[in-house]
Amino acid sequence: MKTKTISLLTVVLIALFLNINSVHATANDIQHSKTITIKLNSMQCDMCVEKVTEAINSVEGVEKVSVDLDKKNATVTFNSDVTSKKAIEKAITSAGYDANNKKADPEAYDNLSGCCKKP
Ligand SMILES: [Cu+2]
Repeated sequence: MKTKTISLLTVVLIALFLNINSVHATANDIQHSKTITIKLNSMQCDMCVEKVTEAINSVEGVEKVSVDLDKKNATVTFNSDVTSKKAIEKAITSAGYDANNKKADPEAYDNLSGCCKKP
C-alpha cells in the first residue's frame, strides 16, 4: 500500500515537472520570436510573391512568412537568436526585389521575368 502511494506521488511529480518544463519552453520561444513587416514596393505579380516568399523562407531562423501583393508587404516571424531583419532584407534584395529602403541587387533584378519588372 505504501509503495503504491509513493509511486503515484512519483508519477504526479514527474508530470508536474514535465508540465513546468513545457510552459517554460513556450515562454522562451515567444521571447525569441519576433514579427516584423517588410515593405516590398517593387512586387508586381503572383510570381513575385512566390519568389519573395521562397527567398525569405530560405533564411535560417524564419518561422512564418506571409506576403501580401495588394499591400505590397511581407509579415515575417523569426527567431531573433538565429537571424535578423537585416539578413531577411538581404535575402529579398538578393532575389531581385526592394526590401524596405534597401534596393534590389541589380543583377538579380535583371534576371527577373518581364512581368516581375517595374512598369
Ligand atoms: Cu512578378
